[in-house]
Amino acid sequence: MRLSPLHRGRMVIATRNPGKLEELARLLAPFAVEVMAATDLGLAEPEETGASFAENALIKARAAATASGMPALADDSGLVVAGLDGAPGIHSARWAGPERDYAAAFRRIHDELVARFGSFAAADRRAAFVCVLALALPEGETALFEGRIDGEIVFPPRGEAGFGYDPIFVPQGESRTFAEMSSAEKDAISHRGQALRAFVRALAAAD
Ligand code: ITT
Repeated sequence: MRLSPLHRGRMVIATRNPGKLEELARLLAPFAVEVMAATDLGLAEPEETGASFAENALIKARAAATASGMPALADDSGLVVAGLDGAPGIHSARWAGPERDYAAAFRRIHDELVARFGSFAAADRRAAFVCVLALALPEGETALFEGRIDGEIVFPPRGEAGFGYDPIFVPQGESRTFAEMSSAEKDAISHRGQALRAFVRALAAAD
C-alpha cells in the first residue's frame, strides 16, 4: 500500500525521542514512505510553548516541515493521571528531567498520589496515555490525528520493554504493564498505534 500522492515519497519524523521514533517507524513500515528522523537531518528543536498536546505537536511538525521542505509528522504525547488532575500530561517528558530519569518520574507520581490520598492503595490511579500526531506540509497545510488508551498506574514499575512510563501503566482489561507486552501487543492498542492508524486511514481516503 502507498500513502496518498501528496505524501508519497519522503517524510520527516519530527521527534528526538528514540522510543517514539522506533514505534512510529515500525507502524509506518508497511507503507511506501521513506521515513527520516529530524535528528539525522540536523533540524533545530523548537521550544514546546503550547498549552495542549495538539498545540505542541503542531509547533514541532510545522518547524520540521519548514526547515526540511518535506512533509513532517510530529508526536506530542503523555501520561494523564486522574488523581493528579491530569498531570504530568503535556509535561510528561519534563517530569523525567534533562537526564530522562524515569525512575524519578515514577517515584514522583507515586509520592504525589500518596500525598493527596493518604496511601497508594486509596489513590485514584486511573490514567490514560494520549498521543496527538500532527502532519504539516511544507506549503502550510496541517492535520491532527489522536489516540488515547485508558488504564491505571501501578507501583512498583514492571517490565523492560517499551520506553518512558510504560513500566507503570496497565491498559484497561489487561494485567500486564505496557513494558511487559511485546511491541506488537502494545502497537495494537496504544495511543500512538491508534493515532497512526487514523493518520494512515486519512491518507488512504485522500488517495
Ligand atoms: P519529542 O518532543 O522530540 O517528540 P519528547 O519525549 O520530548 O520528544 P513529548 O514532549 O511529547 O516528547 O513527551 C512525551 C513523553 O510522554 C515521553 O517523553 C514519555 O515520557 C511519555 N510517553 C509518551 N508516549 C509514551 C509511551 O508510549 N510509553 C511511555 N511513555 C510515553
